[in-house]
Amino acid sequence: MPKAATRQKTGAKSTKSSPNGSGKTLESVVEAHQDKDFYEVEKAKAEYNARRASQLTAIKKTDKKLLRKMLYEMVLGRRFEEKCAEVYRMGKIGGFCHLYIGQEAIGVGSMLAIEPKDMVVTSYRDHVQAIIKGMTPESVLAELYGKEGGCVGGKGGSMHMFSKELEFFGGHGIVGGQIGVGTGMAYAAKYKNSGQVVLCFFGEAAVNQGIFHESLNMAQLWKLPCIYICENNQYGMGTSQERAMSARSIAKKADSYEMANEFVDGMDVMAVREATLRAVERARDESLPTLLEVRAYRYMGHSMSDPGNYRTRDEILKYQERDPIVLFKDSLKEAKVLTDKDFDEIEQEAVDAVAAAVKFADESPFPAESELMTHVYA
Ligand SMILES: Cc1ncc(C[n+]2csc(CCOP(=O)(O)OP(=O)(O)O)c2C)c(N)n1
Ligand SMILES: [Mg+2]
Repeated sequence: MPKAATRQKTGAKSTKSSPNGSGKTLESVVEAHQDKDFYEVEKAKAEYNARRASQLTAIKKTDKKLLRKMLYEMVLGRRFEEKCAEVYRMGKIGGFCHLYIGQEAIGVGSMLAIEPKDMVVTSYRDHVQAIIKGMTPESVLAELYGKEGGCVGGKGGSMHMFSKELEFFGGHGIVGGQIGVGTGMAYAAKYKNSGQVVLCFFGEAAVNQGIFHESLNMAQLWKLPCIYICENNQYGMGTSQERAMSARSIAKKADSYEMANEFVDGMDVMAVREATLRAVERARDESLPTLLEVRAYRYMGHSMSDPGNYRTRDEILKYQERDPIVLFKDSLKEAKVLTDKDFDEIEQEAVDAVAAAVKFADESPFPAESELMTHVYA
């Protein structure tokens, strides 16, 4: 493993340039990562206020029922994942479990901008996205429990939510694997002239892999209706983007393939919605792909088993000052589309939906032994 990829003590200075030719020493890269000057409270607050003004403008143009649904889906996603953490610790969920807390605006902003017939494929961080696409919290939680009532009968677990009817094609555990699958789905849509577009989600760490570049090249060359959504939560498992990626702008990487691209604030659900609407129009009307780099922040560990000793508590708190749910709620109140009472009702509805999911998952039986070898293709 090259030195740059390891956590170094910064005492002994080396004058050696970094291998990426950026002129930075390996130590300065690590130091910059540790200083985190971009996590300053004032800067975060300024960004927060700037986004609020633009959210207000976008809110005024959007249907009130849809705005309520967007807020509800974000709150439901947050409460659902908090419950997953709780029941995981009780031993009700086994194996890996990756939570979406902090990233809700990305799933909601983008998936409520497409039609039910459109297709979605994603990574293992898939519980909330499955719910936004229309899966019931019951079938998602039962799947997490490995129970018969789960969306794939308890055989997939946390990382493999899937529903053919809802055009939700997983839940993939191989980092970046779904980028090739999503590109193929868009090819199929074009070939069949189905009018569908594809949302293909992946993390920023997947961008360093060949599959990302190969897929973007083909999608632009063949003019495929695929919207690549890079959820830049700034960390791979325990490695910050800064320590792993030589050229930090992911959006700009699409320029190499002459593909349309945008950088979007992933804490702002309206910004995500508007960028997705532009990409959907491009995909549906012109059969052209888009890359969206949507930056957010993962509040929880990479998975439930992550001790998180590669970042500070302070860093997490700074990002929480721009929480996407609080930001959206405050903007809706300012636009006089929402009252505190409305918000309490939304909260209660979400809490009740999660409680019903827990009851269902608890009561659902484990799959019968006769199911052990069905649906096994190997
Ligand atoms: C091909 C491959 N390499 C390594 C892993 C191990 N792994 C699982 S998640 C992960 C980090 C991925 O980070 P990112 O793509 O940013 O997504 P995030 O977890 O932040 O949503 C790694 C390296 C894997 N599952 N697949
Ligand atoms: Mg990441």
